[in-house]
Amino acid sequence: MAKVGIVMGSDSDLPVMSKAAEILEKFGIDYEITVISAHRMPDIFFDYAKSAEEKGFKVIIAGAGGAAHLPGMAAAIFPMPVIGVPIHTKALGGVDSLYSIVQMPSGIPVATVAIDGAANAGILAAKILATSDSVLLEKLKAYKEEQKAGVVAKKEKLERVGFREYNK
Ligand code: RP5
Repeated sequence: MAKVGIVMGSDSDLPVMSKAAEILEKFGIDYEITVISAHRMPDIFFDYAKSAEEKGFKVIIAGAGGAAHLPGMAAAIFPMPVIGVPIHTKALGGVDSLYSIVQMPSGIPVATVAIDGAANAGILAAKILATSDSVLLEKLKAYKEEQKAGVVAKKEKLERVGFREYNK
């Protein structure tokens, strides 16, 4: 049963939002991914948000660009955490999306990640699930160690070969 719902306002958001799906796959977390526009198909959106708890979702990751109401409206209906991903836009660079998602009224939070920060949305969803899943928690700890090892290797290479050789 899918524990995370990934939803986005358009298929044009998919190249970004697929990064959240890749992270969930890495951690072995079942998810459902779909496109639902809160503006263009509000009836379908309301059905999705209202049935999400019953379907077994524990977290929703919602991505949208521009006048990005999808994450906030999902949070208004779904009683568990909603993570918002502001999508980069041509007109305003995604600041429009960011402000639309992050400036929620008191009482209806959306955990907002960076513009196009879908990978972090996936990691945050995993961390939320890990609060009641010790196996997943160990995987997250190992992932953190992997990241550290990657940076340590780069640091050591830079110190060994110098910046000119490193940049080649
Ligand atoms: C938003 O409008 C979507 O989330 C997308 O980021 C943006 C543009 O959608 P399209 O015109 O590409 O379908 O609702």
